[in-house]
Amino acid sequence: MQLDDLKLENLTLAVDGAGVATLTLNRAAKRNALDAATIEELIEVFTLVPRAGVRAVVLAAAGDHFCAGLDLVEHHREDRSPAAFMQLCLRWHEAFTKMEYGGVPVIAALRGAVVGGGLELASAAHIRVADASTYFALPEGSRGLFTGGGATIRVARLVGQARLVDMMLTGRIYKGAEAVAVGLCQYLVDGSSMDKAQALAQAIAANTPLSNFAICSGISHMQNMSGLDAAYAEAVLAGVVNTQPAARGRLAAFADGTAARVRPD
Ligand code: 1HE
Repeated sequence: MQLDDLKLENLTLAVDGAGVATLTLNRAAKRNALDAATIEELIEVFTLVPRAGVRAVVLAAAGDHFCAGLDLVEHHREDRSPAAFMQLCLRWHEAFTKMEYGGVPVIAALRGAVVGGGLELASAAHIRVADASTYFALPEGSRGLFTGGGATIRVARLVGQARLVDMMLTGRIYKGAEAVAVGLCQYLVDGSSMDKAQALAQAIAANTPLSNFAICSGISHMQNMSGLDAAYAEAVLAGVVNTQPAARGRLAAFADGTAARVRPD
């Protein structure tokens, strides 16, 4: 199965000549709410992405809002049992784990609502870019719900437990410079988050794939380990990455003085 063979209805996927894939949530009429079918499509895409020669993914959304979270209408209509909703949450985890641990950088181009499960999706990306319209919230508390797509792990990692609890209890909304300051996004742009995300993706795609793999898979795994084991895993990864043939030319260019130096503008 290749990426081209996927029959996607709620997502669109396009890969450019540099290997940058643009994956777009495509249910703008429903504010890109995540129904069960969309989660299955995310699993299909992120199962194939690491082996498809994709060098970076821009995760974007059609319309004015990135994602309104769990499809509340479907959830209401399905009248799910506890076991059925647990199984659904495990599919969300399958999708987001493949994103975070797949080893291919994912850059989220955010705008409008990044809410509930939409924030859980965004937090599985490696870089989040916001624009002036972007806002982040977890309205679960007021809806009689609880997060089920990894917020307790990934959003807690971004903002800390106290802010996560406050967001869920009060529905507090973060945007603008404050959202950057608390760690919900790494970039805030005056113009288009899509343009910035694409520019970042092009630059990242020029790194060696093995370095990107280590950064976008190894670091996540290391957060789950003891410090002792993480240091060991880091040494093993560095052994593989830092001796890769694909880096020899870059090291030679530094040694002969032709490589770019690391200096501020
Ligand atoms: C939806 C959803 C949805 C919109 N599920 N259909 N998430 C929330 O609590 C956020 C719910 N959504 C909103 O607060 C608003 O829709 C927005 C602020 C994001 C956008 O407002 P607006 O005025 O542009 O759109 P709208 O009129 O509210 O909605 C347009 C349509 O999208 C409408 O459908 P229509 O058929 O009546 O046209 C809405 O029903 C539909 N829509 N959001 C289903 N979320 C794994 S657990 C995770 C738990 C959570 O994610 S809780 C957070 C849920």
